[in-house]
Amino acid sequence: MNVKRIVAKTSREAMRQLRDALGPDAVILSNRAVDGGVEVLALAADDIAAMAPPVNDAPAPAPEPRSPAPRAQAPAEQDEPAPAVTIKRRLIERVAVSSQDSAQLAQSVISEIKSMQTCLESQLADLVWRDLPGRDPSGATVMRDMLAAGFSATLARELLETLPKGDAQQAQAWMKNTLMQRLQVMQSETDMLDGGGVFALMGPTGAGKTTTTAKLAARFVVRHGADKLALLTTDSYRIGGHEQLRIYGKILGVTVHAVRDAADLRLALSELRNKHTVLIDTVGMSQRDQAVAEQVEMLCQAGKQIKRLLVLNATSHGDTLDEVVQAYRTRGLDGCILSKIDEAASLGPALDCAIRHDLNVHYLATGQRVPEDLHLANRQALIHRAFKVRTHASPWQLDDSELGFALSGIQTMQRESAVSLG
Ligand SMILES: Nc1nc2c(ncn2[C@@H]2O[C@H](COP(=O)(O)OP(=O)(O)OP(=O)(O)O)[C@@H](O)[C@H]2O)c(=O)[nH]1
Ligand SMILES: [Mg+2]
Repeated sequence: MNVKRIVAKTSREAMRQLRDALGPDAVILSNRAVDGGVEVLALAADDIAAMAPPVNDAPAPAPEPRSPAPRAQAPAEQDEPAPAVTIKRRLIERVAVSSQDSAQLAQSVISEIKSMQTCLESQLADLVWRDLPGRDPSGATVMRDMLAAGFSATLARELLETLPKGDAQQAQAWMKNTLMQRLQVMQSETDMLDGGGVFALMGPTGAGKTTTTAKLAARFVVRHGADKLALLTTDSYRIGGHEQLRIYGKILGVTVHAVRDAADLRLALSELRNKHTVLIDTVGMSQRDQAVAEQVEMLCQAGKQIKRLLVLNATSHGDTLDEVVQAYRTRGLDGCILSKIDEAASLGPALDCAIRHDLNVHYLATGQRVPEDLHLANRQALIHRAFKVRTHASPWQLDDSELGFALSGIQTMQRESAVSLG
């Protein structure tokens, strides 16, 4: 690219020289008055064409008529410098985009801005959490202890909001005490077995519903006698579905009835209205099965109030337990029973779930033996066990630097899912 510089006494003379040197289509880049005359910088038309990026296959729409760029022609009878025309203006005219192109351009700019925003927010959240141990050592201790014990980040963050000032030890004591107060448990047998009524045990497959029903039945028989109790099962379509309960019933001397639908259930409950307590063992269903809602409806249409207790397998992951509660609580729940406590490596997820969903823990099932392995829940013992130091290191345990990283990730994920839901 050759920029031609011409200095002449008048602009007319400069134009003449320019036309001779670069031809009539030369483009003036600039002009100005200098000592002794006028200076003009210009380019040949061919050089300008070589500079412009290729235009789309389709010819670009003709630009709006503008005042023509000055050619290397002398303005009529005037010695003033010709108006300057910049390359920029020329290039804009040449690459003028179609409306479709501009929509694509706008879209790509928007997505670029969004990704920069996400990146910035994530880095800020990361900084906040990484900074936590230095900024708030007690808060960091609470957060680390709760996550290590299997409690959710949601509950840990909630507690951090009201954590009083104090050292790490005081914060730990406050946190355990707060969890203990928020965990609702049934205080005595009087609340359920002595009070009487109709109770249904619900929950996912294999959670321990039938075994727990048998344990409860045995406890009841010891306290009130077999004739005041009736057992029902909705497990009528699996081969041998109700056999297990029937065997327990036989051992205890309690009759067992199988019901198939709401009408059956209504009839059975009406016939059993003189019983002090009726325990219903429901067929296990995955929390993802649509039939869960039908089962809940069936219990709600029984013509008599049925207290629904959810059997939560304490060995399940926190997210799974959360899903189970969401699926089964559509018409409310009266409480829960935590099963397989003996097998759970960590009690955090189950306790967290009971606390966040305000589920009153009626019993703990701690083994397969009927009736021995069923106990009332003791809040202090449960929280103590949840935070008991492990004898061996867990491969899931995060160190302090990973903690900040994980928490900032959780925040970003939550925000993204909230945005996508919105
Ligand atoms: N370790 C342990 N095992 C248990 C406990 N409760 C039940 N089990 C065992 O878990 C298995 C399933 O128990 P069930 O009582 O049949 O479970 P369920 O919820 O009735 O199962 P479905 O009717 O198939 O949905 C059996 O082997 C029980 O012995 C418990 O508290 N601890
Ligand atoms: Mg069962």
